[in-house]
Amino acid sequence: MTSDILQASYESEFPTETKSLETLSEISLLHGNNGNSYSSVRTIIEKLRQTLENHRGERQIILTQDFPDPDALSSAWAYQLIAQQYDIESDIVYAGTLSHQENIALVRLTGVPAKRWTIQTFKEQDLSQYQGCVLVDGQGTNSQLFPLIKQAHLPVVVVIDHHSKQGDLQSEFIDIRTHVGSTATLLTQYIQSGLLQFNTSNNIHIKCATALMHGVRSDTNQLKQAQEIDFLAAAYLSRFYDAQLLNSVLCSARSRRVMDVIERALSKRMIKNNFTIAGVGYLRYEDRDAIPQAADFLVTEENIHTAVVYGIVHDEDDERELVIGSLRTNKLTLDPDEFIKEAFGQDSHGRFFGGGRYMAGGFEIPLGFLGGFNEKADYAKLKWEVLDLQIKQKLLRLVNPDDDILHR
Ligand SMILES: [Mn+2]
Repeated sequence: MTSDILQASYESEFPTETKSLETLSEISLLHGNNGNSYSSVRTIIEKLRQTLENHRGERQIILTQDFPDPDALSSAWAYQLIAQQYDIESDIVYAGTLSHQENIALVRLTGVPAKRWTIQTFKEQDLSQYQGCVLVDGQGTNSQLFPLIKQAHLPVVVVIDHHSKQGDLQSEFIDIRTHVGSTATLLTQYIQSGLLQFNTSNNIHIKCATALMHGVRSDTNQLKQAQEIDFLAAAYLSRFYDAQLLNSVLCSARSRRVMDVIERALSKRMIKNNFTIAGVGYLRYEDRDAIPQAADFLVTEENIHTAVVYGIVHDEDDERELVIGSLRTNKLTLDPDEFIKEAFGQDSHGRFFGGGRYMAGGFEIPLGFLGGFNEKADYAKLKWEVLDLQIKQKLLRLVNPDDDILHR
């Protein structure tokens, strides 16, 4: 595959885009670099090229969040193809499941080579074959596997992300740009800058471009919240992507269970100061993507600018229970990252329970001692009621500071 792509790159009908690189660096300078010290896109590309060169011939793990979305999946794939140019082989790995129907359709229709490794699978791997780890569309905080990677002393070599900085991170190459709508935008910029020559006669390139287009669109609310740099990326991808294939991915229908969660969110929602908050109770692990979908839906109601939906998810593989929540907002002055960090604070290790990016955020609160299945329905109901009230209390403190729901 490597030689195929290398050859394709020399035959590409599109010459290297040196001119547009100037434009791109201007845009980057215009908005500033929020997470790294590089002064221009040219510097970023050069640094990445160097990093890849330094690791020529190695094997890497590309780690995405436990529940990878189109942005993460397409970015991981694009990185994998870029790295192959430097004889770096890699495995795209996630620990959770693909639960959103669009993600399942994306993987099935484009063939993103992502692998599911549970904690158990991870422990069975021969890690000595890997020399480095790559984080895309995240900084390790939303992956169960990341602590194990650190334990194994596998160095983080590359971080590419558009979420706010989630704490200290050591890596040879870091490109974190929070003003960018999607990580797929950054990967597209690398490709456009010449790190990989997309070729319309290469089927894998067409599929990867389609996946990237989906990544850019889905993280920018179908380009409605896209920045100039995201539009430029989409414009570039439009030369290579397969519009029909993307349409098939987008046409995937919602499952019955997702519809049920949306119904629950609708009936349970509580509206306060243009916020809508809904606790949906217990949820199967594989249905957890119903939560962001319910939040996407609730935020469309008139006079609502922000929706928060959460529920308890039971993970049978690891016998743990956690509260999972999603925030969606149209309010430009509300920073989801700040809001979630402020609402829920940190755990005993100083780790935040969640964070966010432009217009969206999420949180995960492990139930620890309170976790675990109980046969008595009364007990389960009581546990949910306590957690529901606790979460509402923390959210309402920010939404409406005068309202104390515990003392009503
Ligand atoms: Mn993203």
